[in-house]
Amino acid sequence: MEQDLLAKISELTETGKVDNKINKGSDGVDELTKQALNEGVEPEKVLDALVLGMSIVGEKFAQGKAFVPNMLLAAKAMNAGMAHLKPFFSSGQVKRKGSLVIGTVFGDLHDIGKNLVAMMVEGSGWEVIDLGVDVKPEKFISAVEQHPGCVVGISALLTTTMNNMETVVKAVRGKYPETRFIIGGAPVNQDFADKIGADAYAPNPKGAVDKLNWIVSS
Ligand code: B1M
Repeated sequence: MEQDLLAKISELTETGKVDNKINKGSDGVDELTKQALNEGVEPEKVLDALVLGMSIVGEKFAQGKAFVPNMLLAAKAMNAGMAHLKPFFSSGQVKRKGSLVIGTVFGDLHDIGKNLVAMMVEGSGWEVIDLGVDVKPEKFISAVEQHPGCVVGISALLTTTMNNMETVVKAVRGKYPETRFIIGGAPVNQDFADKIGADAYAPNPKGAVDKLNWIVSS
């Protein structure tokens, strides 16, 4: 019974069925997450079910079998479930895998890809602090100050702004030398990440989750 409920939560997260207002009446992630917690299912298991649904859609997206709207819907469903889990996070009963401070580098206003990465990472059990677009080094530094031990994620979509990533890496490491960085965005690649001293490069949201898990375990 519990297994069925958790499997349903995963499936509905993947398909982006947020609540019972969609598709006339049948329960969505919102109602089923609430039901599971009310029935005493451990919050960690509920979180795992949500994460599983999100990671399946992330994998499909990486393979070109799911698209931006699928990711957005899955993230919306995930958020509906996460809202019921928030009290357990706040009480410390459920632990986050880590914190990611993420932003689009200064000079750059593109945020669709960065938002997808943020959603997927959050949906994988990380705390995400999204600084938005056109983020200057000082803003990254102050976020690192407020979230000690966080990983910093930088996105860039322009060949004219990708070099600003190096400025951010240097500025943040100037104050917090241990800070680890993950970068992504259409014009960058692993060679560029190596060149600017970033710890990881990811081509897509699923890759970002994998690399973040690798960063915290290494
Ligand atoms: Co812009 N734009 N744009 N634009 N825009 C591009 C990027 C461009 C390739 C279009 C083109 O000419 N063919 C071109 C860049 C050329 C270059 O630098 N070589 C370009 C240009 C030139 C410009 C302007 C300069 C145009 C102008 O004003 N003359 C201007 C710059 C403004 C600025 O930033 N200062 C500009 C403006 C805009 C809009 C505001 C109109 C809009 C952005 C809206 C927004 O983001 N809110 C826009 C858009 C939509 C695009 C295109 C069409 C789509 C970008 C996008 O969202 N892709 C783009 C052309 C294209 O890609 N076909 C283009 C979908 C998204 C899901 O993919 O962002 O790559 P992407 O993210 C991926 C991965 O890269 C990765 O995961 C995501 C999901 O798979 N990823 C990460 C991204 N960040 C990551 C971080 C990670 C890990 C992975 O870890 C931290």
